[in-house]
Amino acid sequence: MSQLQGEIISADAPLSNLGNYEEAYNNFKWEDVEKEFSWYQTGLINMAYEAIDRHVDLGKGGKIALRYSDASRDEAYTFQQMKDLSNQFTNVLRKHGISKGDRVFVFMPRSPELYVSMFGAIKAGAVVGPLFEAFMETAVKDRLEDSGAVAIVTTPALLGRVKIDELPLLKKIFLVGKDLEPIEGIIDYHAVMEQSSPEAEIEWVNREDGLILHYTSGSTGKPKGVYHVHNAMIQHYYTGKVVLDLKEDDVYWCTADPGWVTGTSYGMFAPWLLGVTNVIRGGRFSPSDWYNTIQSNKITVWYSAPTAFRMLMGAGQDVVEEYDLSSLRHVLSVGEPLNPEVVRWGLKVYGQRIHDTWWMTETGGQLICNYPSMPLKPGSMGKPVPGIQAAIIDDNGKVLPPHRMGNLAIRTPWPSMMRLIWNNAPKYEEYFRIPGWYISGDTAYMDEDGYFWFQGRIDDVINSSGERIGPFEVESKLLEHPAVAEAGVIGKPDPMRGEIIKAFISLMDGYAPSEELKAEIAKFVKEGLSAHAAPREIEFKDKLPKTRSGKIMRRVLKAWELNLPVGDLSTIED
Ligand code: 6R9
Repeated sequence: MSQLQGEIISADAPLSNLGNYEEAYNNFKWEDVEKEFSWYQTGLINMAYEAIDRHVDLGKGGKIALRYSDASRDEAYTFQQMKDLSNQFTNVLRKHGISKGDRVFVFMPRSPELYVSMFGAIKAGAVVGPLFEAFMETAVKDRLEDSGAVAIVTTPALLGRVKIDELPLLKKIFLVGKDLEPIEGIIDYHAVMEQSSPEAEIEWVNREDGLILHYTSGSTGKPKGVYHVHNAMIQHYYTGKVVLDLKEDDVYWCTADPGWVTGTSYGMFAPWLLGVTNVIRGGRFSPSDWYNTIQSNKITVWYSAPTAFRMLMGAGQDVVEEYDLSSLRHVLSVGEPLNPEVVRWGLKVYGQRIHDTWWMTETGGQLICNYPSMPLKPGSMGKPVPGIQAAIIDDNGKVLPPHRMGNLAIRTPWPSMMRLIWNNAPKYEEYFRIPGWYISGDTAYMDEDGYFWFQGRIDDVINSSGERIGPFEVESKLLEHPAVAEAGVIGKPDPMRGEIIKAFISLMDGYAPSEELKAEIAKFVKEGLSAHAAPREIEFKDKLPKTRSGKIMRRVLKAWELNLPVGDLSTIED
């Protein structure tokens, strides 16, 4: 049992997969990890084979791979069933002309069909693009258009948000639903699956061939397509082993949706590469439902996010005591800074250390983490994963000594590093502007023991409940509203969500500020883009601060909001 000693919580699991951190770090070689894949012997590479079929070939076909439940379904699928079903979908895609390199999107709530479709597409050599079900038509269209998607798997409820007529490249629409009426040009998923054989040839690929395209937000421009390749499986597997600490008999639950990179790298790839039973719970967050999920599935390893932990903390200890959470042995967090207060609470109430992990869509996998075998400092993101060299560097690439704040940077390359920003080479190059380093956009410092401490973002990217929101995308949507003349969007600190979206708006002539108008504008963004992109606060201003080139100065808006000095205004318009 770990205990709190000052601000260090002692290690609680010396027998974890990683073992002694320093020893593991110093003796690490990626090649040793590569040897654990079947392709190291066979030369035949495909992520889906390693995650699903391989376990069948090793005699574990009868083991439960997926336990799925939501308000209306409760189902379990073995590795054999996942193999057969994904093969069926591979055959369906091939029959419809989809082949290696094609972009196939999935736009639907969590369901077994979502995971089957993704693995089916990967087996066909396609690049999968997962989309949050919360996206509205503009968000969906931007991503399908940019990626040149040729196929999408979606549901009747979401189909209306796919602007088929405006997407000439989108040729195949697979609809997942019960008792569908035939619709012209739309393929009934279940009907074609029924006719499809569970035997399929996997498309063997190269390590550097495309696997997944995750759209994520930056501070300027539309969302960027972050492109990952099959080689990423090396990082997913290794971190699944030493960070998630997964073992044969674990029952694992990652609460993230596959629309977010955590929901793919660690919601499907890592657990299945390790052949572990993966629990997926659909539906919305509620403390009692979540605790019940842990209790009824006897979850042993649980990966979630600070906002969720803060909400669970807000729900109080009484709810916790109604459930038996004694199956838990390892708890992890990602997405935002994990408050020391939450870590202390987890220790007190769950009897568990919550292990923070740091990484990004672009990094494809965990890079800086806390491990069961390492003392934990509440508030710190931990230390680099073996095989990863992290440092704090200044804008010229000079490595800074401990306790100096600067750019959090990673030595290139590592197995799951993004390989492209789709259609946007200049954006990609920005991350690597200092030779030999990947610049994360986060600021941090390292302490004398080599622990990293998150400080903030360099750009204006907003992190609300762990979701990255680009201010530009929200501003663009706001400008489409007839009343809006100018809009500037910032993240405003919030105790529960980390940040909330606040919009400063100047109105067109003829419109008067009112609470009704605020509500209408917020609704406009919610319905056009997505609920999580809608501003929770709106403030009307006669004029917004702009540079002479016409860019809204978000840092000035932020300074106004926080009552801070506005800093250098030499580029302001007037
Ligand atoms: C996996 C994921 C990445 C950004 C990242 C940082 C923030 C992630 C964090 C964290 C503090 C942590 N972030 N983990 N901040 N502590 N442990 O979250 O990917 O959605 O691309 O977000 O999230 O700012 O740069 P993504």
